[in-house]
Amino acid sequence: MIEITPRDVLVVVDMQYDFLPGGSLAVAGGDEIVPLINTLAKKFANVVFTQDWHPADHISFASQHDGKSPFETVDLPYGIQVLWPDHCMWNTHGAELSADLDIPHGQLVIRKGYNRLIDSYSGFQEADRETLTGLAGYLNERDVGRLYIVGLATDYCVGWTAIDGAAAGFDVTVIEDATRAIDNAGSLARAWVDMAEAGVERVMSKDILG
Ligand code: VGL
Ligand code: ZN
Repeated sequence: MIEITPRDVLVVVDMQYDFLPGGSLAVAGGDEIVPLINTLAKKFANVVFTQDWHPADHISFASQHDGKSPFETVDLPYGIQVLWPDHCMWNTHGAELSADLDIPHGQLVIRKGYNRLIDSYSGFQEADRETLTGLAGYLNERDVGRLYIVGLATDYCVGWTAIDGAAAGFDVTVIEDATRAIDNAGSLARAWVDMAEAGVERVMSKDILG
């Protein structure tokens, strides 16, 4: 069993309507993890959220690239970008965190992906691998313990947040059954390999809840 300490932090990634069934980039089973995340959150004194938050003309949207469809890729100055359906546009319902989250003690919502020309899967840094969100600074200032990451999607925003958290010097664990994946073109298997190489721990919620 894993003992959660008062300094540990639960990072709840992108639990927004557009990633839930009925949303524009729905992740299969995304709604199933909401009750589990609520239960896990009761174990944590510290909870932070990430929120994917794009302008309507964001560069990650297939609609911004002539002749391109969602899940195709384009080459951008910072590397290969997967193109997505329009999603999580700021001030839309789809961008809101699910109202079924019952985590009143959550402390911070970190928005990401608001720069039109740079995507940001990670809660720590944008896809140019340069522009920081401020999350590491916040967590360092709070002198926190281990980060436990849950939410959507395992192979994109959860995975990148976990890897960048480890690179920023944090101990990081992903709670696998409190995530769900998009899994296009082998992305889920690759994400687990990349997370393991980065030193990210992988556990199940029963390891924490019993
Ligand atoms: C995400 C694709 C595009 C995610 C965000 O939350 O995993 N995936 N934007
Ligand atoms: Zn996005």
